[in-house]
Amino acid sequence: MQEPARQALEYAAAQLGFSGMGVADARLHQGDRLRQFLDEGKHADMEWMQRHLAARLNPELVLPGVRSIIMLTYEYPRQDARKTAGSIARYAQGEDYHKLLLPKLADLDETLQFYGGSQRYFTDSGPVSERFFAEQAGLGWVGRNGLLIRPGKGSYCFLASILTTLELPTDSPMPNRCGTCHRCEQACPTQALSNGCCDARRCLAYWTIEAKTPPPPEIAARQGTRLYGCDACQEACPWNKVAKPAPIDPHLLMPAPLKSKIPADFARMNETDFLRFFEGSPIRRIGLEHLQRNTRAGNF
Ligand code: B12
Ligand code: SF4
Ligand code: SF4
Repeated sequence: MQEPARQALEYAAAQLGFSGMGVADARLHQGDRLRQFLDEGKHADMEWMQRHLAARLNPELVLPGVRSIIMLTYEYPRQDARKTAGSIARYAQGEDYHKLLLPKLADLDETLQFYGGSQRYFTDSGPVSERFFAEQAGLGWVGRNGLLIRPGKGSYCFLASILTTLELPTDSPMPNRCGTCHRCEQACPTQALSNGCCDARRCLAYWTIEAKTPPPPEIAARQGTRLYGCDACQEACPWNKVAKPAPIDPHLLMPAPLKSKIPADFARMNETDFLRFFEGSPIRRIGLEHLQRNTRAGNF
């Protein structure tokens, strides 16, 4: 067991702004839920999920010799920053988290190299079941809204993973504390949640961010004032309501020009203005056409 490597990593992760760290055994098997999710078509048209299945079920295919999976959390804002119509999911209010977190993960990779480890690291970007391993690494539990919930901190956080060949001391999972609560399921505008899992075919986050085609009328009618992403199943969660305030990386806060824009401003934008305005933002990734489709489908 590499106790010193783990201690050094914990220190370095905290210095880099990560709010939590846990370690899971990479050989843990996650069962059939992912396969079942795909068999039932709940991934909608995200075909890459099917392509990554073998690697997702077997981290050895992602990093030969992998022994431990280090899971990290990074806080994002807990408040909806926009005063104007057209809400933007909290995670996307500031800069693109992939660009913010990957260099930090590269630093942690260097720390582990010092102890003789080989690593691969991801945040959302790789074939790793981040919620499953975060739960196994003792960081929280997967709630009925499908998200990782941490006592005292709630669910407003990104997850990041480092696969390593080092055998690090592991953590134990904590029990699920959703109890008899079903508020997230009740709050979901499209009834996308059942059995602790979100059906992307019904999820407004999917339709406003990932989908290549416009939503069916039944879903569009429920979009309301959502312009990009959806936080309804997190807003309803009592664990987010009682979460203690936490320091937030200023890069993830919404810049003033975006705070004041209304959906009609986006509807009028041309390609050049869009690319300039959303430089560094995750919203840039969906492209102007999709953003304008969202302004047409929503009820602003
Ligand atoms: C595809 C995807 C989506 C899709 C599909 C959603 C879905 N059903 O997973 C869409 C575009 C809809 C989406 C939406 C959102 N997403 Co998303 N998404 C992903 C991604 C890339 C893969 C998730 C996946 O594989 N899902 C399929 C399910 C079946 O697999 P799983 O999540 O690994 O779940 C496993 C375990 O948790 C366990 N499990 C799950 N539920 C239960 C319940 C029980 C009872 C048991 C026993 C086990 C169990 O079994 C599963 C299989 O092993 C992950 C990043 C990653 N690589 O993991 C981000 C990720 C899950 N998303 C994230 C976020 C923030 C969101 C949104 C909140 C964004 C927004 N505000 O608009 C919404 C929330 C929707 C929701 N309620 O789930 C974060 C979650 C952070 C957190 N605190 O948990 C992640 C981890 C990205 C990141 N790195 O931060 N997302
Ligand atoms: S993100 Fe919105 S639409 Fe998707 S499951 Fe949560 S509440 Fe439902
Ligand atoms: S709203 Fe209730 S059921 Fe849903 S995740 Fe939070 S505690 Fe669990």
